[in-house]
Amino acid sequence: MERRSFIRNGIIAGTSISSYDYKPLENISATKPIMVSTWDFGKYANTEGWKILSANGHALDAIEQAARVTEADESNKTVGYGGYPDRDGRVTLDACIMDESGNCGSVMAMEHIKHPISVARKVMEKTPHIILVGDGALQFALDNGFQKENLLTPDSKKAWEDWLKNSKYEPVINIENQLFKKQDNSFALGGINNHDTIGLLALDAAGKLSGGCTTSGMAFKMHGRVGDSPVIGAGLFVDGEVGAATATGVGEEVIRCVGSHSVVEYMRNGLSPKEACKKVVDRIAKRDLEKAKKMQIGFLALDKSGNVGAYALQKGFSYALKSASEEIVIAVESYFD
Ligand code: SD4
Repeated sequence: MERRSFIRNGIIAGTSISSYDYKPLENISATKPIMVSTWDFGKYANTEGWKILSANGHALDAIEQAARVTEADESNKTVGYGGYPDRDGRVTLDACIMDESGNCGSVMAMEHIKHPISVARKVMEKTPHIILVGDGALQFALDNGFQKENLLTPDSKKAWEDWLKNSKYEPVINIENQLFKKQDNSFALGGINNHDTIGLLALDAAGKLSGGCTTSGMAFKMHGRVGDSPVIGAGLFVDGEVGAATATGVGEEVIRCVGSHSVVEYMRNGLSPKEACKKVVDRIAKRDLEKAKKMQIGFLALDKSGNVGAYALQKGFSYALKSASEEIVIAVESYFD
C-alpha cells in the first residue's frame, strides 16, 4: 500500500485535539455541499461556513463568513487581528476571494482593517478592478464603512520585539500547526505558533464553487512584501468548470509556479485533486531540492464533483473538511517524510 495519509476525527468542541484515527486515504469524495479549509483551525471556519451551505446558501457567502472567524481570532498569529507584524512592527494583511465565474477581488498589504476578506469581496463587487493595495485598499475600506483598528495585539508586539533582538528572517516550517507525535503514536498540537494562513474552498448545494485566502503573511517580512495568498492564481484559483485550489506556505515559491492555477489546470487535464496537488509540489521540489527541504508548501484542492485532495512538501500540513456526513481534520501526505 502506498504510504498512508491519516484521517483524524476532529474534536469539534474543544481547541485541543488528542488523537488520530488512522485510515488509508486518497481523495475524499463528499456529496455537496462541502467545505474544506487549510490547517486544523480550518474546522472553526468550516463550522461558520456550514451554517450558510447547509441552508442552501451560496459558496461565496460561506467563504466570506468562514474566513472572518479566523481573521477575528486573536490567537491566530498569521491571519487578521493579532497576526504577526512586518519587521517595522506594522500588521499588513493580504486576502482574496473568487467565485465560479472568474469574479474575484483582492487586497494586499492593507493595514488597520480586521476583515480583509470582506474588503476583497467589496473590491470584486463594487469596483472595476481586482486588486487594491496598501493605502488605496485602506481608503477604499474606510469609504465602505469598515472601521480602522489597531491590529497589533500585545502578544504579537512582544513577539516582534523579541524578534528584533536578532532580526533574522527565517520562516519556520509548519509554524502553522507544529504537530508532534506522542509516545502512544497519537498526534497533538504543540508550539506557540500553531496557526497560519487560511485557504478555504466551498462547493454549495447548487454546485457552485468559491474560494478565499487570508493571511498576515510571513512573520517579520519586509514592509510592503506580499506573498501568494492574495494573488489570484497563486494562493487561490477557482474555475467553475473544473475545481478550485488554494495554497499555504512560503509564498514566493508558490508565486513562482502560479501554484493554485497549476493545480486546477492539472485537474482540468484529468488528474484527481490529490494527484494535481502532488504534481505541483513535485515540480517545486525538483526545481531546487535543497531549498525545498527547508520550507513548507501545501496545496488543497476540491473539484466540482466534491472530490478533495491535498499534498505538501513537509509533514504537518492538515486540512479540515465539513460535509453533511463528515466533520474531520486530515493530516496530509508529504514529499519529504
Ligand atoms: C505568504 N503563503 O504570505 C503566505 C504565508 C503562509 O504558511 O501561508 N504561510 O507567503
